[in-house]
Amino acid sequence: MNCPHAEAAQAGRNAGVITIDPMVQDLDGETVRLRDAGVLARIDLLGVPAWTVTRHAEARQLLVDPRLVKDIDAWGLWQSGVVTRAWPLIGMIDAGRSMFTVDGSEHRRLRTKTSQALTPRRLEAIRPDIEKFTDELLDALDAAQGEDGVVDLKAVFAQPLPMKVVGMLMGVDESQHAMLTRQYKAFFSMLTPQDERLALLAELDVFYTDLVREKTARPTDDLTSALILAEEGGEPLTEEEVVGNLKAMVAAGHETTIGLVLNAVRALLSHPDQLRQVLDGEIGWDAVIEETLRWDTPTTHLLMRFATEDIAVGDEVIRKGEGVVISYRAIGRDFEQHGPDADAFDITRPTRNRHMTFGHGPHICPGAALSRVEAGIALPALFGRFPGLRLAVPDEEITKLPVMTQNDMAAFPVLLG
Ligand code: STR
Repeated sequence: MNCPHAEAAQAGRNAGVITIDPMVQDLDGETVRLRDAGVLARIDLLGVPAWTVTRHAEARQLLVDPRLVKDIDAWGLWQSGVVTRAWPLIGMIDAGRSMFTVDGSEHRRLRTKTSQALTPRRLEAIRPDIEKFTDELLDALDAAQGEDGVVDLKAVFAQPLPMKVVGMLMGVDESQHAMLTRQYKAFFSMLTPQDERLALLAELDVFYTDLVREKTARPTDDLTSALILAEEGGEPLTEEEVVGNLKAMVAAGHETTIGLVLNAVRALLSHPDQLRQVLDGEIGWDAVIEETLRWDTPTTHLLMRFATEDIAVGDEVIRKGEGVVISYRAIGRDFEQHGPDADAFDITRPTRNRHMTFGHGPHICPGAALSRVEAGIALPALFGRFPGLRLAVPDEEITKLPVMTQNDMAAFPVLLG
């Protein structure tokens, strides 16, 4: 049988710990090494050991397993003081009380209003705003071309668009967008010294707390105001909980959609036959979006869940107190889920919608529909306006940012054609 996993699993049994490269110098190679290491791989995250799940089926099971929780106090290495706030990835886990860090019925309480505000039906109402932002940014792109015609599609288009959208939804004023972009860039970058990262997280806490207080005094029609107001007969969220949700929404809403849009553009430009099919209307943009989500996931690794009991997975046992990462990029390349050509970008692939890039179970991405709407507006508008769009440098020269958990490029220089 044509099953590349057989060999890989054999090799994986003896494989040691895979060190996740903070500089992200070879993301494709690392993704393959993780997949080939087996269902569960032992990884090293800047000196901290963890498990990672690398396969679709097992991740799907673990993501609904109530024995895995997001509460950092369930982590043995945190309890024993081996992991502290000095660890550069701590901000990805110890992010304050919010829907991102809580499970069970408390999680439902924290999450309901957000998921209700982001249903496909509710999102139809903001489609015209997203279209307007997109048109304005396409004008900005045109205007930003250098003398050589080169312009950075990331800085001028893919980055500001999701920030404008999440800013509008949450009620964050435009005047703050540049500050937030700068702070999140430093937060995610492994080149930022840890004391600076902790300082900027503290500054962001002050910023968001002030915003929540202002919205408490003068509610408007944004989601932050909705989160503050109690449900009929329900228990209102505390200030800390609203701040936590707001932080999670802005961080997630801003960072991940940049990757979706840029990775889709990059995949199409390096597969011109497929770009042609889309521009000729033979196949829809939704196919491009889903295949990009599968093949080049915006989130490389999601940190982290903790075992409250021993959990057997295949031949391995995750011990109580151990940390589990979900390696979405490897999961998107799972041969069993997507076939032996899982490493190929193919918008006609029959399984393109059967990826798990937004997660699964109670914590499944509440912004999934929003990101699809954003990419579904941005991509056709971009290629519609600039059908001759092309990379200004060879594809190999596009570098990833030194960000361990997100699949993010430093810049994306293009010629508009
Ligand atoms: C960043 C720091 C912060 O203040 C709050 C959060 C909570 C949500 C996290 C976010 C983090 C980092 C990026 C995440 C996001 C949820 C979805 C997003 C992990 C830790 C993804 O990459 C999927």
